[in-house]
Amino acid sequence: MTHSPRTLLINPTITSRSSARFPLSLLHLSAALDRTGSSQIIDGNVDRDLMGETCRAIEQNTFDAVGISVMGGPQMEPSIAVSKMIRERFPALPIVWGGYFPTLYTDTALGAPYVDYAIRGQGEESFPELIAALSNKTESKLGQIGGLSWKNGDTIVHNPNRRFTLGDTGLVLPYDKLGDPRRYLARTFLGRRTAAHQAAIGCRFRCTFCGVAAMFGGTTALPAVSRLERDLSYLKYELGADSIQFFDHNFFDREEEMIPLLEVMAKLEMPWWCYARSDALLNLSESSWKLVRKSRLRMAYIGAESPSGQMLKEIRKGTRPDQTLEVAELCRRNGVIPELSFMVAPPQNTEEETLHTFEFIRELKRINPKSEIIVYIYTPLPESSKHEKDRGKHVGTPLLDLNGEPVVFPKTPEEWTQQRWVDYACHADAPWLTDKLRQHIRDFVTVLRCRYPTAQDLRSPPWAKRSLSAMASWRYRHRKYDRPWELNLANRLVRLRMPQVSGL
Ligand code: B12
Ligand code: SF4
Repeated sequence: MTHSPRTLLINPTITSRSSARFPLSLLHLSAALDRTGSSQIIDGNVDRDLMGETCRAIEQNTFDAVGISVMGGPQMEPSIAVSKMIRERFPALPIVWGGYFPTLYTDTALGAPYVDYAIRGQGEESFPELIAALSNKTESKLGQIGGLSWKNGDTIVHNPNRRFTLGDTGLVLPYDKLGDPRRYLARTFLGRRTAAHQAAIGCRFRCTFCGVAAMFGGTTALPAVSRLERDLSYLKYELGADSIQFFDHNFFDREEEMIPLLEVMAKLEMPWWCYARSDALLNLSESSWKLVRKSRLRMAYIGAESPSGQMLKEIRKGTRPDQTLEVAELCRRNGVIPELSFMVAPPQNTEEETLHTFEFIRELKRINPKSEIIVYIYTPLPESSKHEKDRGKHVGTPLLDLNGEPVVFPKTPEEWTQQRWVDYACHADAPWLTDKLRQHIRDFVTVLRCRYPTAQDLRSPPWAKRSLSAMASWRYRHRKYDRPWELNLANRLVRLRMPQVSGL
């Protein structure tokens, strides 16, 4: 006799309670699991006693497995801690890791004694199949589950990849599993109750540095119009959301396919934020821009990456620096703030590229002073983490550290928790960066963000922002970025916010 499988889903803590957004990965998985069984969600961003909550849930229920969502960077440490605790206290309970980390670093994840299975890519189909095999004790079927990596004795087996799909259960996500879902609606510059949502999945581009390309390998799937309307209407009319932050990997796809989706959004008129590409925005016709304006797009996060056409070619970005400048102007005309991200300090021509980027940013600010700028350190993915279609192709020059030694990436999840690797995963530092250049980048960012405080900062009073901007203006004008001690001091008092990583 088969029983109805039960799964515990965990989102290890990565951000503060006030910054918590719907844990969309777990909501999607939960909807899929509940078709044939049931599931419970623990969100470490909201349930701050992650260990205690997990322990209590397992003691009070019988689960067939625990699924943990793991992203590289600051989420590694709590992911390891909760997995170890489960292994020690409930050794018979299978532990499954899914999400970006196990997709990109599958062998590293499965090398850990507290990870039994890794699901690569989307989990909506693979995970329920795995849970069914575990609960029915039909482990002989493991080899047939697409996207699953598992341990067969001492060998790690990687089943073939699975196709990406946007299956629809016909229902909205099971938000009520989060307790009161309204506590996930946040006050942002978009509105008083901003909800996070993902409409389409994937991205048709394959930029060599990008985790999305490593996961999706250049595929994308857009939602049906009816689904988008149903989901957004639920968020607006049932939960009371007044604005939307789209987590779509790349919101604007081909224009003809976007028009019906934009029409839905123009009908709902909820201010929104999304990821976009400069070429896609530049290719939109005036009638589509009319829809975009009506739908109230407030800000678009655009990966500008570099002012160098050569570098953009090398990383297979597919856009040009002149398009970045053009899109800043286009956004200005249409009342959309472009949030432009750059990757400075690449492994080659490190200093020259960085200084060139600073000048380019100044030019952008001249064209559209409202442009928000995000400065990351360029930290390419290890070759082994790329999508299988891209592995071994477009291999850059070997990465060397400051001593000219090859950069050796971590081999265990624990090594990924070392500060230098957390910084690498967060694009905050790289082994080829000198102390002097690192400091220079920090100083430039300080001067820039004081001179142009982000529109996303709701905390600092307008007078404080104006004073800081005035204080920073001479440094900015005369390019005196180094040692901005007075701005650092004033900043400590005012606590200006940075434009956010991965969202608002
Ligand atoms: C929301 C978000 C965050 C949130 C936290 C989310 C959370 N876990 O609570 C915040 C803002 C805190 C965050 C932080 C970071 N993020 Co982030 N984030 C995202 C974002 C925008 C959306 C994630 C999401 O909800 N997707 C929707 C759901 C449905 O998809 P999903 O998460 O991929 O889940 C599916 C599969 O992965 C899989 N799956 C996921 N979990 C599990 C678990 C199990 C058991 C199974 C079986 C399957 C499975 O199945 C799910 C359903 O299909 C993505 C970009 C994107 N659009 O995905 C970046 C993204 C995941 N982040 C990324 C990164 C790098 C970061 C940072 C580490 C660094 C940075 N500079 O941004 C920071 C940390 C910064 C810091 N200093 O703290 C990268 C990861 C790429 C990589 N190389 O690993 C992404 C892809 C952004 C990007 N384009 O580079 N992030
Ligand atoms: S366009 Fe953006 S999301 Fe798509 S692969 Fe390139 S960087 Fe990643």
